[in-house]
Amino acid sequence: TQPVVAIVGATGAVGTTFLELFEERSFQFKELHLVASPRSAGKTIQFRGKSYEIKNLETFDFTGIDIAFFSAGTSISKKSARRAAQQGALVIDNTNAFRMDADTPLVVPQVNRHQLQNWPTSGIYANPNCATIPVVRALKPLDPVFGVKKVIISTYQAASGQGLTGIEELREGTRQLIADEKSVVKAERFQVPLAFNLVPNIDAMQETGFTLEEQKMIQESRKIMERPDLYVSSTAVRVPVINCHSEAVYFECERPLELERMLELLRGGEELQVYYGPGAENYPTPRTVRNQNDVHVGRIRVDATNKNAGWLWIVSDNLRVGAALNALQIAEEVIANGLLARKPLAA
Ligand code: A2P
Ligand code: 11C
Repeated sequence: TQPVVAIVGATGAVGTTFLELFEERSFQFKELHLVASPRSAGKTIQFRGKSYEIKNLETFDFTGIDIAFFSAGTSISKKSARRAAQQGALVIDNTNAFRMDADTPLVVPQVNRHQLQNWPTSGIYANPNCATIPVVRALKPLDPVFGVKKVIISTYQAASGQGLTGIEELREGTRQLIADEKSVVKAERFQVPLAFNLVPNIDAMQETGFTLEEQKMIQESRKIMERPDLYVSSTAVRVPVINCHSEAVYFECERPLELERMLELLRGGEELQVYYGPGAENYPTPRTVRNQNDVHVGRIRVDATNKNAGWLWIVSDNLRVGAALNALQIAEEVIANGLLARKPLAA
């Protein structure tokens, strides 16, 4: 039987990506409920030839919903996702609200799909941060052979990580500065204007000197890879790109790396695209991978001085691979596993 599905945050950057992916992947549902803030309630969205009225989250009842995708931000999930789970929905949450909770599995199907066999204690599956998912997916085929022990990530993150308003702020700032280089550009979604700039501060600065975005990558990759001892560190930078996050990843292993073996393992990886060659075919870029579903890996190389270390350049569509697609793949596997028929009585 097909599930009854709700998308919370349906009008946003990730919410609308869900609808694109439902179409592309022929995702079947019995009913679809589109939910957002009171500002959007009553408006309509057209999907598969049908008009859907947007419902107000505050008054939306999740009773009878099988799967609820939440992509409206951490504070909204903190406020409403547990209520949805208590009303019986299996929640797949795209925010930072529950990722590190012991009762909530943090899942990237290509890395730890074994977590999708049993109903989560909290009733919630957490979807990792969009900068974490591509890294753990690229390391997945390399780890069993080389024994990854240290990972250092530098990110180049697109404006779409801040949603539709982030994209608009970058577009508007860019237009303004092209017209007049001295104009004063608004910075609401980013700490300083992003247009023609780089901003090494994503999410809140912590007392440790790391940002929350950097902290998320560190904690989440350890949890997903089930390696609490893994050394991970990161610098997260916002770049003036509309969509698709890029990451330069340095990793050290127990055993020496060989380029040919790295290429072979990555080519055999699940939903990974490998780039290798003398020219521009050696690397993906944000503009070449937008609207694509795989994790794209290039600049694959063994470190010049440390033979146990390697480098990767990873690019992926953060709204898809880093958010909506990962959540939808969790749902697809849960449905295929027959988990919805095994909903605990209390849920
Ligand atoms: P709305 O369009 O009604 O504001 P983005 O990540 O692109 O900024 O999108 C954020 C999403 O989260 C939108 O769908 C937005 O709906 C939704 N949202 C924001 N605040 C709330 C809220 N208080 N309750 C429910 N949904 C919300
Ligand atoms: C960004 N990674 O690029 C963030 C967006 O914890 O899910 C997603 C934040 C999160 O701004």
